[in-house]
Amino acid sequence: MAKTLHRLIVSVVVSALASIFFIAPAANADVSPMIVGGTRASTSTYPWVVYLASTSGSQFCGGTLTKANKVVTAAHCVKGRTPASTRVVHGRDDKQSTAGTVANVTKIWVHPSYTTATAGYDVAVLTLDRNISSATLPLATPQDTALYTAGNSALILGWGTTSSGGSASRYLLKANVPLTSDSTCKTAYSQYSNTSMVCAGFPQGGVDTCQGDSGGPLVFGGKLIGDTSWGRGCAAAGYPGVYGRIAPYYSVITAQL
Ligand code: 4AZ
Repeated sequence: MAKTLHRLIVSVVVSALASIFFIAPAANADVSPMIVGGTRASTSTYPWVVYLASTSGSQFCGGTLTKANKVVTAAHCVKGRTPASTRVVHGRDDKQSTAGTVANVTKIWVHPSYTTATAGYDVAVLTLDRNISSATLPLATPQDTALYTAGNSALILGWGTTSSGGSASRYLLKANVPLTSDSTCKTAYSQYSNTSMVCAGFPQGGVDTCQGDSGGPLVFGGKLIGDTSWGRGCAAAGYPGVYGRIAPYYSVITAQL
């Protein structure tokens, strides 16, 4: 009996110590700043997520493969760039590796109404110099209004900074953020337009896209519903991330695919 009690005490103490020394760091790793508040992800799981890089290989934005040779990204990522100065990197989780494919860009189409991200139309299509053998992500269509319901938990992905003004992530990161209502987003941002943008984020902040994630995907229901566009800082309470709304641009984008 004394021996059983002793064993019980030992096992309780050991598991308490284990939870402090082993489980707590794992839990901390989950809340450490990645995207902001994200975790590592693999391009094998999300084969359509790509990043844009300079000719020297420096990552500056994200994008989504929507056809074997077409990438949807943000207009503000590529406006003023030449195709010759732009690369698309596919299948590379770790920016310091040489995994995957680096494609050249042969054409950059920017939405003709684009001026600045906060004015909307922040969408562009890149044409690649090759077909990439990979799954593509379908675009949300004008019929897909249900995908934009407030509260839907959307996926964000990117290699951008892990805090506002911080350094970029070496690895692909992901997180989920709830879509916010139009009224919530309009309260945060006077520039918000529900015809060209959609917002996502927790009321308390903590999880968000950030600098360098721009152009990358906002995904719900197996479709591309947004492209990372702008926001006040990153992951701040009361200031959700703002994404270009893909469904209204379905026709103009599809005409480029
Ligand atoms: C950016 O500068 C950026 N928190 C992207 C996303 C957000 C803010 C800024 C949203 O690329």
